[in-house]
Amino acid sequence: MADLPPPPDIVRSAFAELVVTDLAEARRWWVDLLGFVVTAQDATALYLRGYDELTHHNLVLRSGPAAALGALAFRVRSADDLARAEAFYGALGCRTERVPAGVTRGIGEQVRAEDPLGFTVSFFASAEHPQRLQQRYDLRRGAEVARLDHFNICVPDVPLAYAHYSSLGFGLSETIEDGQTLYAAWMYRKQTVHDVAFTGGAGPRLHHLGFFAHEPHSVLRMCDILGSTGEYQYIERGPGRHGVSNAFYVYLRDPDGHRMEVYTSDYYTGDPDHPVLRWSVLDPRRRDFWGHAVVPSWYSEASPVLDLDGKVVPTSQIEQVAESTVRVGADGFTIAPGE
Ligand code: 4SX
Ligand code: FE2
Repeated sequence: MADLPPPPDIVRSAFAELVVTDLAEARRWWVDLLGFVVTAQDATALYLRGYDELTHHNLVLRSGPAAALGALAFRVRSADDLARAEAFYGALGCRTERVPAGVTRGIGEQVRAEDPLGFTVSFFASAEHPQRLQQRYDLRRGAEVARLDHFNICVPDVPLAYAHYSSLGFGLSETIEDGQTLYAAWMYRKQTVHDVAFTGGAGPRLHHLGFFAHEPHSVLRMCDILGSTGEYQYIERGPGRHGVSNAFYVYLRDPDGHRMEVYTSDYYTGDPDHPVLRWSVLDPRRRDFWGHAVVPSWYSEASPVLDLDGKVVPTSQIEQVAESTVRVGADGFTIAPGE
């Protein structure tokens, strides 16, 4: 990878496009229950944002025949970075395409690429600014989501994903590893724990979209709301405290099975000498600081991804030791006494 041209200057993970099979049901779940703000809607798509987001959207829900991830979109610093993205992915032998301004509502011209990991990624420099709702406390509902924070993707080869995002200029904040295997890694461009993280598993698949909320209360309230409506089956994991990132979290599944996380309380990573935090795969606190077991579905289930033509990308099986098969202590979940 030594001869690659300079990568685009990525500012942050900005929005994702999900294909949903029933737009009305998706609106009920994402808007009525979770409280996302509707920036725009047409017959086939819904454009949503959190209350702090100052650009057009964090999430596009598009209706289609089967649930899938359409694209992961990153904001870049300037229009020149679009050409850089094109040259960068072109040099990797990846297919790219220019998408004219406005094709995705509220967004300027995009460069889209089928990346070496099999995901469709999008880069854009300009976006419309809708009404600022940060202090419209009167409007807040549901989980009071503030903004998109990160993409978590399933990849069969975590070191390969790490190398690819390193070449794009991402910094490493935390890992889960042992002497032989890198099981998971968290990487950032903005000054938080991550914009993208890798979960070892069949891939390419979308593991989850992570959304930031300001208060632990929002995480708990979302669980109470889903209890009240009898839709507790959508609560998949948590609430709990992550070891990695220190976030207070809950994972929910939408009616199409897309996984999302509402969390609060991660930390600043912007110093140039920011130290990497490496967790042993044998530490039961790594994924839940209280040592609670991770439910099996969280490791095994994820959303398929689409290529530039909208076709499902075939997945490859995991190529490394699966974290979910690593057993810690006698009962498989807790660390052995004295360790
Ligand atoms: O499960 S982990 O504690 O490793 C974790 C998962 C930490 C931060 C996240 O955003 C996440 O999704
Ligand atoms: Fe996450």
